[in-house]
Amino acid sequence: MKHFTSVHDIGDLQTALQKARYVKENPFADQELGKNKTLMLIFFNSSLRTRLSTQKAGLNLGMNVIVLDINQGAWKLETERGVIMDGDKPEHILEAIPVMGAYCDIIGVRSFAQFENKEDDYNEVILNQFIQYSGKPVFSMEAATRHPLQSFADLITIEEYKKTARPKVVLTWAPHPRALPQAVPNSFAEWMNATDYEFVITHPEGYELDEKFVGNAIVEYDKEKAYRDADFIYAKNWAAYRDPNYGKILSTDRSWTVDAHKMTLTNNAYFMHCLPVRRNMIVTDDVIESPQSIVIPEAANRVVSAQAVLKEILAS
Ligand code: AN0
Ligand code: CP
Repeated sequence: MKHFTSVHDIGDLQTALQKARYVKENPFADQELGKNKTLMLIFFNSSLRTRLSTQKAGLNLGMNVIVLDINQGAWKLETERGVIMDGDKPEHILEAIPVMGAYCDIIGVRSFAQFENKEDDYNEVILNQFIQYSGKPVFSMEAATRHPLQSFADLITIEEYKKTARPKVVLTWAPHPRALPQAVPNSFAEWMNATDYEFVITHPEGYELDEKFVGNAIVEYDKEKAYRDADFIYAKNWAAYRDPNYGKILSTDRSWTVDAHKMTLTNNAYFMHCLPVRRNMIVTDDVIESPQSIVIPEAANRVVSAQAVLKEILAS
């Protein structure tokens, strides 16, 4: 594996899951693999889980780890080519990226959708510049359109908890006061579509995701119908994708909050969310605190997905 930006880079899913299980059971088996290798993690946006779990994954592999928050202590970066740089940005990303590449062996990048220009977001302009100009293997720590380390951890978690070979997995939109990217739902859909699970997406009208990610999923606007017999309820907010509402909040309808009533419609489903989660907007206190909530093991598996991916990159 050279770069890791989506499910398409992971190869056969069953093989990847097997390797992830090995990593989970033998976290320190590959300490030699990363010896004297430097992992660099670049954050353009905030993070708790990705920051900590990816560092831990690198340390488990014997790597040295450097973390940089671009917005806290680095120079403000210009990202457009051709701009006369007489404003507040002292450095261009076209110098910054190869310089960062010179100091490490693998680069992870977090760069969310900015909701300023849909084309730029969906062309992954920032992530692709890292791939093009760093000279090093690059992996996504949530880019504009996908969050593959999260989705891989989600898949590992579902495999651990599922009670039937082909569980019914439901991705439900839920309300949130801020406009959030589509990266998590896009990516989750892409990974679920790569399995043979029954996969349903439910959201209010207007929140349709890019068809490229929806793929063969069933889109059910009636949320109660969607919840029926579900084995996993995966909640996430996202802002509208479709024009002319790209990046806009169209609804804050709290009838979409995951609550105990809707959970009774399911097949005693497990509750999942990538976190951070706003309680009583996305999910009620009682559901997230219930025995069916697996958000903590899900977050713990972020070390496993990151370590499995870093190991593949180091080995190739
Ligand atoms: C981010 C998002 O929705 O993409 C990160 C999730 C892992 N969430 C927030 O900004 C709250
Ligand atoms: N789930 C996730 O990626 O969390 P952070 O934004 O805290 O990294």
